[in-house]
Amino acid sequence: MKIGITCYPTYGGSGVVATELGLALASLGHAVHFISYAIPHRLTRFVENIYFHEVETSTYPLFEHSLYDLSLTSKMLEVIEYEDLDLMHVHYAIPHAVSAYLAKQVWKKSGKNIKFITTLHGTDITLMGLEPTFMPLVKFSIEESDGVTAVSRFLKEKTLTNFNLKKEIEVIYNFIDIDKYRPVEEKPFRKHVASCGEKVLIHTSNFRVVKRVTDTIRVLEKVKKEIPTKLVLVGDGPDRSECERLARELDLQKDVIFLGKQDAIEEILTAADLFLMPSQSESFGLSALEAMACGVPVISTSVGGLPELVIHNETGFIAEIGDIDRMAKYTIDLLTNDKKYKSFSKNSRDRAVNSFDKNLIVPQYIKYYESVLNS
Ligand code: GMT
Repeated sequence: MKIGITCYPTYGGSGVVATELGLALASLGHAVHFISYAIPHRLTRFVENIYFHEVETSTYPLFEHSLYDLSLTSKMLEVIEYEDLDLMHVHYAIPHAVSAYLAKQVWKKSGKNIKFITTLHGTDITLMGLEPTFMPLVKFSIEESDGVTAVSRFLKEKTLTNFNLKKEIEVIYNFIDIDKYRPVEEKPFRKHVASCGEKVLIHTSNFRVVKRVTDTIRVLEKVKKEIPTKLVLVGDGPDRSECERLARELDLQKDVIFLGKQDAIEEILTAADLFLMPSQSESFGLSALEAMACGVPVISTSVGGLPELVIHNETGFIAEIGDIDRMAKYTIDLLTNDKKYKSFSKNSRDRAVNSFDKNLIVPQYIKYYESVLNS
């Protein structure tokens, strides 16, 4: 198959999923054409069967704002025609699904057809898509997609109810490379952040408000009263300064280690004891899955698709949004009970392997592509 993939190329989970899917498809012999404004950050080297088509935006002085959606549509059309694509797969509804719809209509004028699949990831449905200005367009682009997938059952249900839709939506969970993300005996990174006898909590995100990163620092404050512990925060974004301020205010500046954006996240994850995900909205929680695959149990909130990933009292614990006391209690419980910790760690790894392995999920996408193409 020749597949065009459009995604946000930056650090977000939707771009990671799209890129890993493209890489997996390419390794199976499919030609994968990424169409975006920058090369996805995980495509750092030449890979056979992967091609990148950069969307250039026009800078004509009359256009006060960039016409990205139209430039993307034009680039899609160019790639559909000259690379003879069989299918387009867009990740995140706005504006990608709208651009794909437009490209499809223009292509139709020349008597040809191209189908497109939209994968819904999260805030395209739960936040941005609900803005009154976007809502009709998001609904329309979902209705007009030849196939729609959602990364959790939660997101499927939210899409159907939020937009009052009757559309068939296929749930295809996010996936993980279980060979790259795996538990290891040697943990060289650990000595950089914690001394012997200290425990390590970790959180990775883009530090947006929905991630409630400050809650991780408040959890640390409580845990530290019982157990010597460090908190490693990986990533960057709007809430980073507020987190640094809170760490100083609570006199935890030496115990909270800000690493900024990191590429080899698996090495850092394997050095941690517990992963904290206190989000107020999360359609799936890819970074929690990365931790679980490394054998790191997760303490999360009960929002969105998280309960489809984290099994309470088995692979970690689930608490209500903002319930710092409970999250701290769960953390202390796991960090002070070695037998329980080991079984949670094993359960986390097993869950990643048995339910979210790349080799289980990528074939589901291929099967879905085939069914859409044949429908
Ligand atoms: O929807 C977003 O906020 C952006 C998106 C991203 O690009 O990071 O995140 C969503 O997609 C991820 C990959 O499918 C999911 O793991 C995240 O849970 C989801 N984020 C939210 O729902 C807040």
